[in-house]
Amino acid sequence: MNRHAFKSLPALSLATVFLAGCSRKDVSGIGFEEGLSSVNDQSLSLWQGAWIAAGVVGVFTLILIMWPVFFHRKKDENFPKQTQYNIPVELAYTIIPLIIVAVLFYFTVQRESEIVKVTPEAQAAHVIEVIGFQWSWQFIYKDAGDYKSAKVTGTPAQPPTLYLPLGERVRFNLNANDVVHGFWIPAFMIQMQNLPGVENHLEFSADKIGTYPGRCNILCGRNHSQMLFSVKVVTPAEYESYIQALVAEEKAAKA
Ligand SMILES: [Cu+2]
Repeated sequence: MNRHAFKSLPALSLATVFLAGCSRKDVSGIGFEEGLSSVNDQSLSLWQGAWIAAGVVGVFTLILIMWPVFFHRKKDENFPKQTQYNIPVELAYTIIPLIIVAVLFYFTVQRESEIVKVTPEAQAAHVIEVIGFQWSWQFIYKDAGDYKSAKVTGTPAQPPTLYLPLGERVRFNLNANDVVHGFWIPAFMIQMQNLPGVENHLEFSADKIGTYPGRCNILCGRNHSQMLFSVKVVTPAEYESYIQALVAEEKAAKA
């Protein structure tokens, strides 16, 4: 193999590392919209950077494969010169992947530690309990004023809607009462498991008015595919009146 090729190795791996830090405005969302939730603000650039890094590594690998295919074809019956125990090459292909993985790891840990921060329940502005069960969801709005809670329970035939106040952080307590389910709102780049017997916590704000699909992303049984729900992001005032309507409905049902 010719020596010039190896001189470009460190340059390419450095390009990968720097491109991974590109501003998220420079590239498309590759399937995700910017600014939909506080999690998108953290995850989107990580997602884009990982794709760019993967793209650069992919193209470089393809070149490394195609190069011998086209330029080092069998020319005669002589056994070609062998290059095993080439220390610079071995160092390069050990160190460069290590650097790439370390950079991806660093940014992942940094963003993840931001994403998983939650406010203690007593201080949280809004608390919603999300219970996964075979095969739908129950949402309990714990900020339902003087009334204990406002519950919405879905069925596979009638998937429930989760209301969220625009721009306000909501703490979610995730539970399951039978098997493991996965609370997933793809557009918001969030997913967390609902585990029986263990409460998981998540907190984020939804930052754009609209309706978004949600689903269970852990295979949880026969009707797993019907564990759908909608997320409706409304103004804080509309959210408040929705909760009050739920409370009134519950009170009327109990009376
Ligand atoms: Cu499920």
